[in-house]
Amino acid sequence: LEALKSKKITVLGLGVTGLGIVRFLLSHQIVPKVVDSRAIPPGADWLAGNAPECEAVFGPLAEAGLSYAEMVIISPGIALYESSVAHAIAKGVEVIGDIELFARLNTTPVVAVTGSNGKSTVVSLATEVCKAAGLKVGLGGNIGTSVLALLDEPHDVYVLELSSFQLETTESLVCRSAMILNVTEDHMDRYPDFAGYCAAKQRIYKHVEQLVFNADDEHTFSDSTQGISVSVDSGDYRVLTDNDTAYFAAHGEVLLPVDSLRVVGRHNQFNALAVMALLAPFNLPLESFKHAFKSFKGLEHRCQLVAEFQGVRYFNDSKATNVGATVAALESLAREQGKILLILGGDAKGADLQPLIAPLQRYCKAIFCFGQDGEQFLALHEQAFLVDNLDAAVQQAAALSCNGDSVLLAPACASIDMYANYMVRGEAFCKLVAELEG
Ligand code: UMA
Ligand code: ADP
Repeated sequence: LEALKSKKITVLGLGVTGLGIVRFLLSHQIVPKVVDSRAIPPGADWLAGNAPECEAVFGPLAEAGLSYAEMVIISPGIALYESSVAHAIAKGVEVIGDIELFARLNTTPVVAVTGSNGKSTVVSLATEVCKAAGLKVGLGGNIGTSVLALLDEPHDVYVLELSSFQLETTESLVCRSAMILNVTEDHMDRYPDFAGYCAAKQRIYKHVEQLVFNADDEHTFSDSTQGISVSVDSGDYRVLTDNDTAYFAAHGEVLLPVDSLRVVGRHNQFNALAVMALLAPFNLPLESFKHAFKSFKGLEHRCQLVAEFQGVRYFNDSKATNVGATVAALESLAREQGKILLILGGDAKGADLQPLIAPLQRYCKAIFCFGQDGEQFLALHEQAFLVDNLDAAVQQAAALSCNGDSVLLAPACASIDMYANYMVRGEAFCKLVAELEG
């Protein structure tokens, strides 16, 4: 920290991350310059009211003088190849993210999780297990909390959800355990190709003591470090059946019955196994896993059953913002073939939609497509309808549904073309479903 005090620091981005960085620096008597390309970034009011001593430049980055800083602490929403940032890097300016700053200051054990899908579920469940074991646990990162705020108080362990964007600007994070859960296409508008996206995720393994990987997904393997594997069917951590009862098991030893886990679906069994593997170095009592698995209800907007009437189940999986998550939702919710009325569309982020074809054909009765890229999905199913908005999608799906069907919002797209975020989209869906009922 002392070294930072003598540096000219620019905080780039004033959203959740930027605000966290500014607050942290100010609390250590470091006054940064603050830059954001948006005319009025989310933290503008806070900054004006609480830190008028910070010079602020909002608007085109080319005019922000990034190259004159000694260090830029960049937010994950801005790419390193953004021309003003690339120019500053070329001039020798050090550019790091908030996770890197955290890593340089932290001495507490870290459990870190990345992947295309399941991150928030895994870190939340891991946090519950740690709490049940009596540990003081700090949860942060891509899940919505600035990691630097976690340093305010002492903790026994940090559980971090890390996005590929955050990992791009992280060099020295030391992890007690770390895992890439899975890698399927996402954020293809930000990476030159899939290999670039995978490479960003691999950075989580740089300084890891216990590496955990997904035995069914080679993109999660490490070239250099031995690790322990997770897979429902074949990992070091796996599901084993004994006397007709399915158990979570580690290295052949059964630990807990699978039905001790309240959240359902095969992908959640995988998530529970991932939690067990990631927390193995801490030797927590089995009882704390049992307690947390029983009480964890799952997170909102993830395959959430929100209503059931006239024999039709309505699921909100608004967090399915990429193709892989929609495929997982279809595979875990389908009770039989051709019973799902799927609502999808939004900002497809340049994704390849081909992996949707087989599960859509198999599990969906019809699909309802809306939003900026809605049209791209029409060719994927014989019963595909282009609709103007979510309202029309819910109405039409409900009209076509019959006893035993499910209506599922799992858009395979980001929501930003029509909503502030996936949560607002999910809430809109729940409201529309409630109106159907009413
Ligand atoms: N932006 C600009 N100009 C700027 C700065 C940002 O236009 O100067 C835009 C970005 O392109 C982006 C938006 O503003 O569209 C938000 O970017 P940000 O870097 O300010 O984001 P934060 O508010 O700091 O939130 C970030 C994560 N968001 C992103 O990486 C886009 C949050 O994850 C995370 O919870 C938070 O830091 C705390 O760590 C959200 C997310 O969508 C949930 N993550 C992506 C995902 O999960 O798919 C990666
Ligand atoms: P993330 O934080 O990586 O976006 P979430 O836990 O929020 O992950 O879940 C995002 C979406 O992925 C949801 O639609 C959820 O149902 C689905 N999902 C959760 N776990 C997995 C998994 N292990 N594999 C594939 N999809 C998953």
